Amino acid sequence: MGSKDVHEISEKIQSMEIRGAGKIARSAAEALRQFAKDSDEESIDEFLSQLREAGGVLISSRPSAVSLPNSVRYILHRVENTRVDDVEELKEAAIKIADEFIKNSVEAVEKIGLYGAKRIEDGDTVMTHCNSAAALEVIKSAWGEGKDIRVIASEARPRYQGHITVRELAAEGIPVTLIVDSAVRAVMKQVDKVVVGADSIAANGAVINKIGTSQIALCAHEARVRFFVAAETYKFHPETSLGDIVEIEERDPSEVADPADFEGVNIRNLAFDVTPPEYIDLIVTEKGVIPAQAAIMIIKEEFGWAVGGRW
Ligand code: RUB
Repeated sequence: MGSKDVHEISEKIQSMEIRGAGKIARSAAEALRQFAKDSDEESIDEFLSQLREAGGVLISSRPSAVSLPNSVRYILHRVENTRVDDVEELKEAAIKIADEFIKNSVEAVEKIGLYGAKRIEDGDTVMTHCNSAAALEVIKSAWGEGKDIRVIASEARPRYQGHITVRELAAEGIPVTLIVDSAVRAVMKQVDKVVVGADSIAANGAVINKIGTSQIALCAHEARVRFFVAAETYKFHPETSLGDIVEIEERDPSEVADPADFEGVNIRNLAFDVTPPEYIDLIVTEKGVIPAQAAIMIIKEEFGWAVGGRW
């Protein structure tokens, strides 16, 4: 049944078997697609109510990547506004809409790669953090254009997504060096550009990304190294324009260390941090390259309908 898939995908997002803001968004769309496909609801109202409920389950999986609620609301909004007489037609429409989101998302990452690569020069050393498909697309695209680049990637403790990154780049033949997170400042003088991804981008241009990103931005700022963010427009957070704050996920302490070995010690596992817009040179989206301060424009253009009437 479709709802089983929804719960399964939700659990995989929670456990991070499915991770990375773009992949999370596409998986949520896949779950809703499957839900519509398997649905045996016989009335439009019942189908819509079940679809909304499935969307709610998915949204509650992880809090910091706005790509997740944005993908669910992309689908729900369009399905709710599709005029049909028959529930089966509505299910078909839901499947098409989910497919459309997934296709757009894949194409967005490709475009970001092309636009972002223009800012990477032959001979550059590029630093990245965590494992962002959008950021890596910029790097791979620059390499694909024949630019002789090298990459420095940090580990991204405690889940070591940096390991995925270095393996992915090495598999493409791109020269890549792995460093511990705390070595970022020590090597920053050898870096020409930093490229990272985003889980959410607030209306003021602040970027929420893997814990450690803001320290890298601070070091880059100090060393006058340019700092780029690669992010699809569904990573922009509409409610921040209404004053909402992005919730920073705090995961289980056991990912950091076994609490049994540290009696009397409080272990915290903050998964994301906030990089202020003044440390960001530009954000590369599929709609073009913008300064962080223009985030509100993207939110108005892309999500005006989502917060419609509330501005
Ligand atoms: C992943 C992370 C990535 C962004 C962007 O965190 O912070 O930089 O999600 O990734 P986690 P992408 O591993 O905790 O999900 O560009 O692939 O969407």
